[in-house]
Amino acid sequence: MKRVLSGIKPSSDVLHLGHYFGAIKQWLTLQEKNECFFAVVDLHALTTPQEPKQLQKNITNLVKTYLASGLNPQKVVIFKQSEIAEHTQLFWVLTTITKVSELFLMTQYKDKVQKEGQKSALAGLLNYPILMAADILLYDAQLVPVGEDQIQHLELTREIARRFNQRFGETFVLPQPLVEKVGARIMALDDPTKKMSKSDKNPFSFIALTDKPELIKTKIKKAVTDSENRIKYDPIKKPGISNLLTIMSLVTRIPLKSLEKKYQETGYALFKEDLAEAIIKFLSPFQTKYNQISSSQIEKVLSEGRKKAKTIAQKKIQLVYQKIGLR
Ligand code: AQP
Repeated sequence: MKRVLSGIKPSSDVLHLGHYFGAIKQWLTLQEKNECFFAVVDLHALTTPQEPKQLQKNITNLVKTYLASGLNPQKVVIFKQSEIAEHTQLFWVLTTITKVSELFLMTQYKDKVQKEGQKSALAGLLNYPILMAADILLYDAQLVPVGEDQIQHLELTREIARRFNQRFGETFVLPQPLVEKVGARIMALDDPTKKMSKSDKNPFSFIALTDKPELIKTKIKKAVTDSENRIKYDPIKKPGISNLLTIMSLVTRIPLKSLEKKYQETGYALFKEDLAEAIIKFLSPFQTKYNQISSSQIEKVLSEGRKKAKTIAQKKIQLVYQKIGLR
Protein backbone atom coordinates (compact mmCIF):
# COMPACT_ATOMS: atom_id res chain seq x y z
CA MET A 1 0.00 0.00 0.00
CA LYS A 2 1.37 3.40 -0.99
CA ARG A 3 0.40 6.92 -0.09
CA VAL A 4 -0.99 8.76 -3.11
CA LEU A 5 -1.74 12.47 -3.53
CA SER A 6 -3.20 14.38 -6.43
CA GLY A 7 -5.55 17.26 -7.10
CA ILE A 8 -7.35 19.40 -9.64
CA LYS A 9 -7.71 23.21 -9.76
CA PRO A 10 -11.26 24.53 -9.52
CA SER A 11 -10.55 27.08 -12.24
CA SER A 12 -13.78 26.37 -14.12
CA ASP A 13 -17.25 25.11 -13.23
CA VAL A 14 -16.80 21.92 -15.24
CA LEU A 15 -14.15 19.31 -15.92
CA HIS A 16 -13.55 17.75 -19.32
CA LEU A 17 -12.69 14.35 -20.78
CA GLY A 18 -8.96 15.14 -20.42
CA HIS A 19 -9.35 15.40 -16.63
CA TYR A 20 -11.26 12.16 -16.47
CA PHE A 21 -8.88 10.09 -18.60
CA GLY A 22 -5.69 11.93 -17.65
CA ALA A 23 -6.31 11.95 -13.91
CA ILE A 24 -9.53 10.71 -12.30
CA LYS A 25 -9.67 7.30 -14.03
CA GLN A 26 -6.30 6.42 -12.54
CA TRP A 27 -7.43 7.64 -9.11
CA LEU A 28 -10.34 5.19 -9.22
CA THR A 29 -7.95 2.26 -9.60
CA LEU A 30 -5.54 3.63 -7.01
CA GLN A 31 -8.22 4.09 -4.34
CA GLU A 32 -8.73 0.31 -4.13
CA LYS A 33 -5.26 -0.58 -2.82
CA ASN A 34 -3.66 2.63 -1.54
CA GLU A 35 -4.02 5.39 0.97
CA CYS A 36 -5.23 8.22 -1.24
CA PHE A 37 -5.55 11.98 -0.74
CA PHE A 38 -7.39 13.87 -3.48
CA ALA A 39 -7.40 17.62 -3.05
CA VAL A 40 -9.39 20.45 -4.51
CA VAL A 41 -6.37 22.64 -5.07
CA ASP A 42 -8.21 25.93 -4.81
CA LEU A 43 -5.10 28.00 -3.98
CA HIS A 44 -3.66 26.96 -7.34
CA ALA A 45 -6.79 28.24 -9.08
CA LEU A 46 -5.82 31.75 -7.94
CA THR A 47 -2.87 31.80 -10.35
CA THR A 48 -5.40 33.02 -12.92
CA PRO A 49 -8.03 35.66 -12.02
CA GLN A 50 -11.15 34.13 -10.45
CA GLU A 51 -14.51 35.74 -9.69
CA PRO A 52 -15.13 34.97 -5.96
CA LYS A 53 -18.74 33.72 -6.23
CA GLN A 54 -17.91 31.64 -9.26
CA LEU A 55 -14.86 30.17 -7.53
CA GLN A 56 -17.06 28.92 -4.68
CA LYS A 57 -19.36 27.29 -7.20
CA ASN A 58 -16.41 25.73 -9.01
CA ILE A 59 -15.15 24.19 -5.75
CA THR A 60 -18.55 22.61 -5.05
CA ASN A 61 -18.82 21.29 -8.60
CA LEU A 62 -15.35 19.80 -8.42
CA VAL A 63 -16.21 17.82 -5.28
CA LYS A 64 -19.42 16.72 -7.02
CA THR A 65 -17.34 15.56 -9.98
CA TYR A 66 -15.00 13.60 -7.70
CA LEU A 67 -17.95 11.82 -6.09
CA ALA A 68 -19.95 11.24 -9.28
CA SER A 69 -16.85 9.77 -10.95
CA GLY A 70 -16.75 7.10 -8.28
CA LEU A 71 -14.23 8.34 -5.71
CA ASN A 72 -15.34 6.79 -2.45
CA PRO A 73 -14.98 9.03 0.66
CA GLN A 74 -14.94 5.87 2.81
CA LYS A 75 -11.70 4.90 1.09
CA VAL A 76 -10.06 8.22 0.17
CA VAL A 77 -9.54 11.61 1.76
CA ILE A 78 -11.13 14.42 -0.25
CA PHE A 79 -10.18 17.86 1.03
CA LYS A 80 -9.86 21.53 0.17
CA GLN A 81 -6.27 22.75 0.04
CA SER A 82 -7.06 26.23 1.39
CA GLU A 83 -8.56 24.72 4.58
CA ILE A 84 -5.17 23.27 5.55
CA ALA A 85 -2.98 26.29 6.30
CA GLU A 86 0.09 24.05 6.54
CA HIS A 87 0.26 24.00 2.72
CA THR A 88 1.12 27.69 2.64
CA GLN A 89 3.36 27.39 5.70
CA LEU A 90 5.45 24.70 4.05
CA PHE A 91 5.31 26.57 0.75
CA TRP A 92 7.09 29.51 2.36
CA VAL A 93 9.82 27.32 3.83
CA LEU A 94 10.36 25.69 0.44
CA THR A 95 10.59 29.03 -1.39
CA THR A 96 13.69 29.70 0.68
CA ILE A 97 15.53 26.70 -0.78
CA THR A 98 14.28 26.94 -4.38
CA LYS A 99 16.19 28.95 -6.95
CA VAL A 100 14.36 31.48 -9.09
CA SER A 101 16.34 30.16 -12.06
CA GLU A 102 14.71 26.74 -11.53
CA LEU A 103 11.26 28.27 -11.71
CA PHE A 104 12.04 30.15 -14.91
CA LEU A 105 12.83 26.81 -16.56
CA MET A 106 9.31 25.44 -16.08
CA THR A 107 7.70 24.89 -19.48
CA GLN A 108 4.19 25.74 -18.29
CA TYR A 109 5.42 29.12 -17.04
CA LYS A 110 7.37 29.78 -20.22
CA ASP A 111 4.36 28.87 -22.38
CA LYS A 112 2.02 31.18 -20.47
CA VAL A 113 4.50 34.04 -20.53
CA GLN A 114 5.01 33.56 -24.24
CA LYS A 115 1.24 33.80 -24.77
CA GLU A 116 0.48 36.61 -22.32
CA GLY A 117 3.77 38.50 -22.04
CA GLN A 118 6.39 38.71 -19.26
CA LYS A 119 5.20 42.07 -17.91
CA SER A 120 1.78 40.87 -16.81
CA ALA A 121 2.92 37.44 -15.51
CA LEU A 122 2.05 37.10 -11.82
CA ALA A 123 4.45 35.90 -9.13
CA GLY A 124 1.87 33.24 -8.19
CA LEU A 125 2.22 31.66 -11.61
CA LEU A 126 6.00 31.52 -11.27
CA ASN A 127 5.84 30.13 -7.74
CA TYR A 128 3.06 27.63 -8.08
CA PRO A 129 5.38 24.61 -8.64
CA ILE A 130 6.69 25.27 -5.11
CA LEU A 131 3.17 25.20 -3.70
CA MET A 132 2.66 21.95 -5.59
CA ALA A 133 5.82 20.59 -3.97
CA ALA A 134 4.46 21.60 -0.55
CA ASP A 135 1.12 19.87 -1.29
CA ILE A 136 2.93 16.62 -2.03
CA LEU A 137 5.72 16.68 0.57
CA LEU A 138 3.38 17.63 3.40
CA TYR A 139 1.69 14.22 3.20
CA ASP A 140 4.79 12.07 2.48
CA ALA A 141 3.12 11.06 -0.78
CA GLN A 142 5.00 8.25 -2.53
CA LEU A 143 2.99 8.27 -5.75
CA VAL A 144 1.62 11.27 -7.61
CA PRO A 145 -0.62 10.53 -10.58
CA VAL A 146 -0.11 13.35 -13.06
CA GLY A 147 -0.64 14.26 -16.70
CA GLU A 148 2.46 14.46 -18.90
CA ASP A 149 2.57 18.25 -18.52
CA GLN A 150 3.16 17.96 -14.78
CA ILE A 151 6.20 15.65 -14.86
CA GLN A 152 8.63 18.56 -14.86
CA HIS A 153 6.98 19.99 -11.72
CA LEU A 154 7.30 16.65 -10.01
CA GLU A 155 11.00 16.52 -10.87
CA LEU A 156 11.35 19.92 -9.20
CA THR A 157 9.48 18.59 -6.15
CA ARG A 158 11.97 15.73 -5.89
CA GLU A 159 14.89 18.13 -6.21
CA ILE A 160 13.51 20.40 -3.48
CA ALA A 161 12.93 17.41 -1.18
CA ARG A 162 16.43 16.09 -1.85
CA ARG A 163 17.94 19.50 -1.09
CA PHE A 164 16.00 19.89 2.16
CA ASN A 165 16.91 16.35 3.30
CA GLN A 166 20.58 16.95 2.56
CA ARG A 167 20.66 20.18 4.48
CA PHE A 168 18.43 19.40 7.46
CA GLY A 169 18.40 15.58 7.63
CA GLU A 170 15.89 13.01 6.32
CA THR A 171 12.47 14.70 6.41
CA PHE A 172 10.67 14.26 3.11
CA VAL A 173 9.77 11.24 1.00
CA LEU A 174 10.81 11.55 -2.66
CA PRO A 175 7.60 11.09 -4.68
CA GLN A 176 7.32 9.15 -7.95
CA PRO A 177 5.16 10.36 -10.85
CA LEU A 178 2.55 8.01 -12.22
CA VAL A 179 1.59 8.76 -15.81
CA GLU A 180 -1.07 6.84 -17.69
CA LYS A 181 0.06 6.31 -21.29
CA VAL A 182 -3.25 6.42 -23.16
CA GLY A 183 -5.19 9.51 -22.17
CA ALA A 184 -2.18 11.29 -20.68
CA ARG A 185 -2.85 14.08 -23.11
CA ILE A 186 -6.25 14.66 -24.68
CA MET A 187 -6.01 17.43 -27.22
CA ALA A 188 -8.34 20.35 -27.92
CA LEU A 189 -11.10 19.66 -30.46
CA ASP A 190 -10.59 22.95 -32.29
CA ASP A 191 -6.78 22.71 -32.36
CA PRO A 192 -5.39 19.20 -31.81
CA THR A 193 -1.86 20.52 -31.37
CA LYS A 194 -2.75 21.97 -27.97
CA LYS A 195 -4.02 20.25 -24.81
CA MET A 196 -7.75 20.19 -24.03
CA SER A 197 -8.07 22.88 -21.37
CA LYS A 198 -10.99 23.90 -19.15
CA SER A 199 -10.20 27.62 -19.19
CA ASP A 200 -10.05 27.69 -22.99
CA LYS A 201 -12.22 30.57 -24.20
CA ASN A 202 -13.73 28.43 -26.95
CA PRO A 203 -16.28 26.05 -25.34
CA PHE A 204 -16.17 23.93 -28.53
CA SER A 205 -12.56 23.02 -27.76
CA PHE A 206 -13.49 20.56 -24.99
CA ILE A 207 -16.17 18.04 -24.00
CA ALA A 208 -17.26 18.83 -20.46
CA LEU A 209 -18.30 15.84 -18.36
CA THR A 210 -21.67 17.54 -17.87
CA ASP A 211 -22.32 18.39 -21.53
CA LYS A 212 -25.80 17.48 -22.76
CA PRO A 213 -26.13 14.98 -25.68
CA GLU A 214 -27.03 17.59 -28.30
CA LEU A 215 -24.05 19.74 -27.38
CA ILE A 216 -21.71 16.73 -27.53
CA LYS A 217 -22.98 15.95 -31.05
CA THR A 218 -22.35 19.53 -32.18
CA LYS A 219 -18.89 19.68 -30.61
CA ILE A 220 -17.76 16.41 -32.21
CA LYS A 221 -19.23 17.44 -35.58
CA LYS A 222 -17.22 20.67 -35.43
CA ALA A 223 -13.98 18.96 -34.26
CA VAL A 224 -11.02 19.71 -36.51
CA THR A 225 -9.73 16.79 -38.63
CA ASP A 226 -8.00 16.90 -42.04
CA SER A 227 -9.05 16.65 -45.69
CA GLU A 228 -8.01 13.02 -46.24
CA ASN A 229 -11.19 11.39 -44.91
CA ARG A 230 -9.07 8.34 -43.91
CA ILE A 231 -9.29 7.01 -40.37
CA LYS A 232 -5.77 6.27 -39.23
CA TYR A 233 -3.95 6.81 -35.94
CA ASP A 234 -1.00 9.06 -36.73
CA PRO A 235 -0.64 11.83 -34.11
CA ILE A 236 2.07 13.64 -36.09
CA LYS A 237 0.52 13.73 -39.56
CA LYS A 238 -3.14 13.44 -38.52
CA PRO A 239 -3.42 14.95 -35.01
CA GLY A 240 -7.16 15.71 -35.22
CA ILE A 241 -8.46 12.27 -36.16
CA SER A 242 -5.85 10.62 -33.91
CA ASN A 243 -7.16 12.58 -30.93
CA LEU A 244 -10.73 11.53 -31.78
CA LEU A 245 -9.61 7.92 -32.13
CA THR A 246 -7.95 8.11 -28.72
CA ILE A 247 -11.16 9.43 -27.18
CA MET A 248 -13.18 6.71 -28.93
CA SER A 249 -10.79 4.05 -27.66
CA LEU A 250 -11.01 5.38 -24.11
CA VAL A 251 -14.81 5.62 -23.94
CA THR A 252 -15.47 2.27 -25.65
CA ARG A 253 -12.37 0.38 -24.40
CA ILE A 254 -11.80 -0.83 -27.97
CA PRO A 255 -8.08 -0.83 -28.92
CA LEU A 256 -6.95 1.74 -31.49
CA LYS A 257 -5.96 -0.93 -34.04
CA SER A 258 -9.43 -2.50 -33.94
CA LEU A 259 -11.03 0.93 -34.38
CA GLU A 260 -8.86 1.65 -37.42
CA LYS A 261 -9.98 -1.65 -38.92
CA LYS A 262 -13.64 -1.10 -38.07
CA TYR A 263 -13.71 2.33 -39.68
CA GLN A 264 -11.33 1.73 -42.61
CA GLU A 265 -14.13 1.96 -45.17
CA THR A 266 -16.08 4.78 -43.56
CA GLY A 267 -15.41 8.49 -43.74
CA TYR A 268 -15.11 11.02 -40.91
CA ALA A 269 -18.83 11.89 -40.79
CA LEU A 270 -19.99 8.42 -39.78
CA PHE A 271 -17.08 7.94 -37.38
CA LYS A 272 -17.94 11.25 -35.71
CA GLU A 273 -21.60 10.24 -35.33
CA ASP A 274 -20.56 6.99 -33.63
CA LEU A 275 -18.04 8.82 -31.47
CA ALA A 276 -20.65 11.31 -30.23
CA GLU A 277 -23.00 8.43 -29.36
CA ALA A 278 -20.21 6.58 -27.56
CA ILE A 279 -19.31 9.65 -25.47
CA ILE A 280 -22.97 10.27 -24.60
CA LYS A 281 -23.35 6.65 -23.47
CA PHE A 282 -20.13 6.79 -21.49
CA LEU A 283 -21.07 10.02 -19.66
CA SER A 284 -24.68 9.12 -18.93
CA PRO A 285 -24.15 7.28 -15.57
CA PHE A 286 -21.76 10.01 -14.43
CA GLN A 287 -24.29 12.73 -15.22
CA THR A 288 -27.11 10.90 -13.41
CA LYS A 289 -25.01 10.63 -10.23
CA TYR A 290 -23.73 14.19 -10.57
CA ASN A 291 -27.27 15.57 -10.52
CA GLN A 292 -28.17 13.61 -7.38
CA ILE A 293 -25.37 14.84 -5.10
CA SER A 294 -26.60 17.25 -2.41
CA SER A 295 -24.77 20.17 -0.80
CA SER A 296 -24.97 18.51 2.62
CA GLN A 297 -23.18 15.46 1.19
CA ILE A 298 -20.42 17.73 -0.14
CA GLU A 299 -20.07 19.53 3.20
CA LYS A 300 -19.81 16.24 5.06
CA VAL A 301 -17.13 14.89 2.72
CA LEU A 302 -15.07 18.08 2.98
CA SER A 303 -15.40 18.28 6.74
CA GLU A 304 -14.23 14.68 7.26
CA GLY A 305 -11.44 15.20 4.72
CA ARG A 306 -10.29 18.36 6.50
CA LYS A 307 -9.91 16.55 9.83
CA LYS A 308 -7.86 13.69 8.35
CA ALA A 309 -5.63 15.90 6.21
CA LYS A 310 -5.08 18.39 9.03
CA THR A 311 -3.81 15.73 11.46
CA ILE A 312 -1.06 14.65 9.05
CA ALA A 313 -0.20 18.15 7.83
CA GLN A 314 0.13 19.54 11.37
CA LYS A 315 2.60 16.84 12.40
CA LYS A 316 4.70 17.37 9.30
CA ILE A 317 4.97 21.14 9.62
CA GLN A 318 5.96 20.77 13.28
CA LEU A 319 8.76 18.43 12.22
CA VAL A 320 9.89 20.83 9.48
CA TYR A 321 9.87 23.82 11.87
CA GLN A 322 11.87 21.81 14.37
CA LYS A 323 14.43 20.76 11.73
CA ILE A 324 15.01 24.31 10.49
CA GLY A 325 15.24 25.82 13.97
CA LEU A 326 11.86 27.47 14.41
CA ARG A 327 10.94 25.17 17.34
N1 AQP B 1 -6.17 17.57 -21.76
C1 AQP B 1 -5.74 16.79 -20.78
N2 AQP B 1 -5.37 15.53 -21.04
C2 AQP B 1 -4.94 14.72 -20.05
N3 AQP B 1 -4.85 15.10 -18.76
C3 AQP B 1 -5.22 16.35 -18.46
N4 AQP B 1 -5.24 17.04 -17.31
C4 AQP B 1 -5.72 18.28 -17.54
N5 AQP B 1 -6.00 18.44 -18.83
C5 AQP B 1 -5.69 17.27 -19.44
C6 AQP B 1 -4.79 16.51 -16.04
O1 AQP B 1 -5.73 16.79 -15.02
C7 AQP B 1 -5.06 17.05 -13.80
C8 AQP B 1 -5.52 18.30 -13.14
O2 AQP B 1 -5.57 19.39 -13.99
P1 AQP B 1 -5.80 20.89 -13.49
O3 AQP B 1 -7.15 21.35 -13.87
O4 AQP B 1 -5.46 21.02 -12.07
O5 AQP B 1 -4.74 21.68 -14.28
P2 AQP B 1 -4.47 21.76 -15.79
O6 AQP B 1 -3.62 20.61 -16.22
O7 AQP B 1 -3.91 23.12 -16.01
O8 AQP B 1 -5.91 21.62 -16.50
P3 AQP B 1 -6.56 22.61 -17.52
O9 AQP B 1 -7.85 22.05 -18.03
O10 AQP B 1 -5.57 22.99 -18.59
O11 AQP B 1 -6.90 23.81 -16.59
P4 AQP B 1 -6.66 25.33 -16.82
O12 AQP B 1 -7.23 25.63 -18.17
O13 AQP B 1 -7.38 25.98 -15.70
O14 AQP B 1 -5.16 25.56 -16.78
C9 AQP B 1 -3.56 17.10 -14.11
O15 AQP B 1 -2.98 15.86 -13.72
C10 AQP B 1 -3.53 17.27 -15.60
O16 AQP B 1 -2.37 16.77 -16.19
